Amino acid sequence: MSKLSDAEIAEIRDHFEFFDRNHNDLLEEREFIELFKILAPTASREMAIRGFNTIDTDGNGGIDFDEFLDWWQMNWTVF
Ligand SMILES: [Ca+2]
Ligand SMILES: [Ca+2]
Repeated sequence: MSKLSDAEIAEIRDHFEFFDRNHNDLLEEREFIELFKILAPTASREMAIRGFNTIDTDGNGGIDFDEFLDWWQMNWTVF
């Protein structure tokens, strides 16, 4: 896994904040489904939910920025 520069992290942070519609610093399931629809327009809702559960590694029902960053560095390969 390559180390990200501050600029790259800032860019990823922008994406995260864009999809965090209610600005609580967590992507909830429905926010993540919106993001997933853009990344993978042909994917099913079930896939999005499975992905969400995989990325939410601490299982608190939301993807925080650390979890999002880990996923981003894996090039969205959990699916
Ligand atoms: Ca949110
Ligand atoms: Ca979480």
